[in-house]
Amino acid sequence: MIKLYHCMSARSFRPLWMLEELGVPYELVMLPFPPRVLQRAYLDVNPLGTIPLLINGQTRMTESAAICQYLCAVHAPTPLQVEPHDHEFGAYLNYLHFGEATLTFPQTLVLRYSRFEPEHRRQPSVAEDYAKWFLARLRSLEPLLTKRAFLCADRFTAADVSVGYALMLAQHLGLSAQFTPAVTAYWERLQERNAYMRALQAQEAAALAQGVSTVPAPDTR
Ligand SMILES: N[C@@H](CCC(=O)N[C@@H](CS)C(=O)NCC(=O)O)C(=O)O
Repeated sequence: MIKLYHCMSARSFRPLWMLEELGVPYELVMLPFPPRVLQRAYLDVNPLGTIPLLINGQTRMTESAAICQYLCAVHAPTPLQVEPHDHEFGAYLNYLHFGEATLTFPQTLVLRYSRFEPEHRRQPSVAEDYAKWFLARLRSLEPLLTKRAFLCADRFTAADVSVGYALMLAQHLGLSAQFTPAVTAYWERLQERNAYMRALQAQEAAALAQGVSTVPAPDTR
């Protein structure tokens, strides 16, 4: 069975949401955040110390967007992926990676310099600049989402899971009030999905069962 190492509402939420969308059985291992500090034994399983870590037989993966792509491929056919012969295949892959590389990266700097660093090392101006940078990048989706319910192929796909997680993180960071109107409506649409709600419930239940705090850590909030 697929094993997913996860921290509350961290990037590993992407594969968790995907597993719920696909209806695939999985084992969810909850870790305190950051595991590299609070659960040193995790470094034996994943020397990087980051989550997600997905293990499926001989396969071990640590990149959330790549795991979404992998889960679609091994559970194909699924409407969650766009096939190479589809004219939107390139757009699909682009948004799948845009969610992590373009939208999540600036937010990690906001987290770090507004919440995670000790008080004396915090840099409000850096946090503010990267919040603005994130919101400017996000605004690029507004014209598309004014015309379309989802990012590509006229349906919900793994690309929406990837970008959706970036919006979830932005909400935790208090940035969602600054989303543009079509992005706000899109984010509301994503949160109404049963699989999204099941993923939220699954992490809560697993954290309670495994004695891990259900409160997201300072740098994943
Ligand atoms: N690009 C990777 C980033 C993985 C990552 O940095 N995860 C963060 C949590 S959201 C983490 O584990 N941080 C803890 C650390 O760096 O020790 C992905 O998309 O999965």
